[in-house]
This record gives sequence, structure tokens and C-alpha cells, in this order.
Amino acid sequence: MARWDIFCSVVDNYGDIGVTWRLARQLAAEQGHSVRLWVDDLASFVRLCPAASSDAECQHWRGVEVRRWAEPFPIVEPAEVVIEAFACQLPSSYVAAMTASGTRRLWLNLEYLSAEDWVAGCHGLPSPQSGGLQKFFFFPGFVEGTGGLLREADLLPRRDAFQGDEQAQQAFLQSFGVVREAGARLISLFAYENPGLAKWLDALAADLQPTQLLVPQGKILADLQAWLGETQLAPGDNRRRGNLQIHVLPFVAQDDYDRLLWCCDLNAVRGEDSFIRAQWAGRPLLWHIYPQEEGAHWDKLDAFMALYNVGLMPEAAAAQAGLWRAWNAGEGMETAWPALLDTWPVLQRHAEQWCDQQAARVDLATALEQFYRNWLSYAA
Ligand code: TRH
Repeated sequence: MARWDIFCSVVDNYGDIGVTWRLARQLAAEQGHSVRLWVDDLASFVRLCPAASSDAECQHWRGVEVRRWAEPFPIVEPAEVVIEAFACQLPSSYVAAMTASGTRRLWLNLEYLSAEDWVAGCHGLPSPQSGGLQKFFFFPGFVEGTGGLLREADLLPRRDAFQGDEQAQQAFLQSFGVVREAGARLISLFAYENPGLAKWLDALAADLQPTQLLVPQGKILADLQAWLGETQLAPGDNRRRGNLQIHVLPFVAQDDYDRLLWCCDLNAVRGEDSFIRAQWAGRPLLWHIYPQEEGAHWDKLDAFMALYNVGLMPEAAAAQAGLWRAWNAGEGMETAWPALLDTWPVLQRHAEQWCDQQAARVDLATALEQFYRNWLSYAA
């Protein structure tokens, strides 16, 4: 067992805390490490872990010590392994303590996820720091030579049990006031603001097959309200337009969000962490990528689609690419959506195969552990 410190600065949204909280729990539960998670915005943490406090200096959840990261930074002994998530700046007093201790410590920068080719070449590279310290870049990824994806050891067995248990799914949905209608397709919707939503909802409302759309509270609600001609949708609200039924959900606890994805036939997800969780659901997905300056996100989107589409029939690959491109461009999906439905069974099978293929790879927490062990033996 070693002591690990993970530093999380919440830049925007929930991805930073979502990833680090998940990683912290897994390192503690599966690798037996003593993990401290330093968070500069506990309010965001509370959204994912509602039982937590938004102002406690120190609290313990799921085997992790969660510490408020504020200035002045307290005097603490640095851990043996230090992770700065997404290039956040470690407190200068903490770095000074690492230098002064005279003990070698593994310092890692956990990077954002990308399927681009250059990632494998940069994963694990050292970066010398002042004071004789060394930092390593750790890149998650989908291919050999990267750090893998976050996946708890029991995730897929738990998913299988839940997906195989109709009653458990019904009870879960009913806890949000949702009753699944026979023959209805279930879609979850988590996305950034998107002007393309209206046309998609038009298409769903006019579709022969009924749809139930489950929308946790978030940025997309304003576009949904505009389409409905309303101003104040709240969790628990249900609306019907044609063959489309809309259910507004609260922002659910992180573990419940997995269950929501497991219930649905298609999951519209965004950013990084929900995007990965939708892949582990083994169901088709629609990704709203986090928009970057100068359109840098389009390269990331294309890189992922190129990987994901390997082995997929060309018609299905084109349909999926058409839908994802339209959604991310904020365009109407009135042609892309029916084209996707035409290849639906193929996309369903492919989502399962992709999930199995990714699950055969080493997960990110295990890859970090292996990196640490190699580093230790190299040091010895
Ligand atoms: O919130 P995000 O848009 O976060 C983003 C991305 O990480 C992006 O890459 C980053 O650059 C930017 O933040 C700063 O999307 P993401 O990554 O999917 O994180 C959402 C988290 O919220 C994820 O852990 C799932 C969780 N979640 C819940 O726990 N309950 C919910 O009801 C919903 C909808 C999400």
C-alpha cells in the first residue's frame, strides 16, 4: 500500500471531478492505496456524491479522504505518488515539500482523453522539473501504448446483472417517476447547449415508434424548454408531444447515472467521463464533444470515429458519422436520424463488440499501478 495524492481543479462542468473521484475510489478499493483527493470546488463534488459536505476541510467517502484544496495550502507530507489531473498547478508549497523531502516521489500529470494518433507516442514521457523532480505524462486512451480507460473491476458484471433484471430497472426508473411503455425506445440526454435539438425532437415526435427521453437537469434544458414553449422545467416534469414523451430528471448521483445509461437504448453523452460510461453500457451512443477553441475538437471527434468504426459496415459507419457530425455542428438531424435508425441493429451489435474489445484491455487504475511498480523497480 502506498499513499497517493490526487489534485483536482474544477475548470468547468463535472468532468474533472467526475474522473478524479472515480479514479480515487478505484485506487483505494482495488489497489488498496491510501488516497487523498484534493478538490478546489467541493460544490461540484457534492453533485456527484450528494451525501458529501460542500465545505468540510476533510471528509471520508468510499475509502477516500476528500480534502478541500484552498490557499494557504496546509503543511502536509507529500504522498509517494502525486497525480495532478489535467495539468492543474500543484500548490507551490507542496512542490517545495516534495523537493525538500529528499525522497523520490512519482509525479504524474493525468491528461485528457483523446483517440488521436500522437497520444501513444507521448504517454509515459518524462518532463524534468526544477529542483531535480521529474513529472510523467499519463494519457488515457483506447489503444495499445496508452493508459487505458477508467473501468472498475466489477463494472461489467454489475451492468449485466442490472440489464438482465427487468424489475430492478423498472424500480430504478420509477424512482424518477418514469414508467417504461411497451415498445418505446428509451433515450438519455446529457449534452451542452445545442441548437440542433429542436429538429431531432421534431423527428422523434413524428416517429412511428414511441420514444421516452430522459433528461437529467443540465445545460440542454434551455433548448428543451424553448422547443416545448415553456420556461421552467423541473425534475419530475413529464411532457408528451406526438410520439415523444419527455421526462425531466434530477442530476443523479454518479452511480445512478450508470444505471440510467444501462436502462437506455441510446445514450446522448458529452465531455469525457459520461462518454466513457456510455461505452461501458454497451449501447449505441451520441457524443457531444467538449467544444475547443479553433475547432480543435473536430480532430478528436474524427479520431475517435475512425477507431470506433473499424469493423463496422460502411452504411452504419456513415450513418453514425452523419448523426455525430450534425449533432456537434448544432445542425438539425432530420435526415441523419432516420438514416441511423435504418442501421440500428448493426449499431447495437457494434456497441457491444466495441465495449468487449475495450474491456479486454488494461483499465486506467491498473495501468497507473503498473506504471508505479515499474517506476519503483527502476528506482531500486
Ligand atoms: O461535465 P462535462 O461536460 O465535463 C467536461 C469534460 O470532462 C471535458 O472533457 C472537460 O474539458 C470539461 O468538462 C472541463 O462531461 P463529463 O466529462 O461527461 O462529466 C460529467 C460527469 O457528471 C460524469 O462523471 C457523469 C456525471 N453525471 C452524474 O453523476 N449525474 C448525472 O445526472 C449526469 C447527467 C452526469
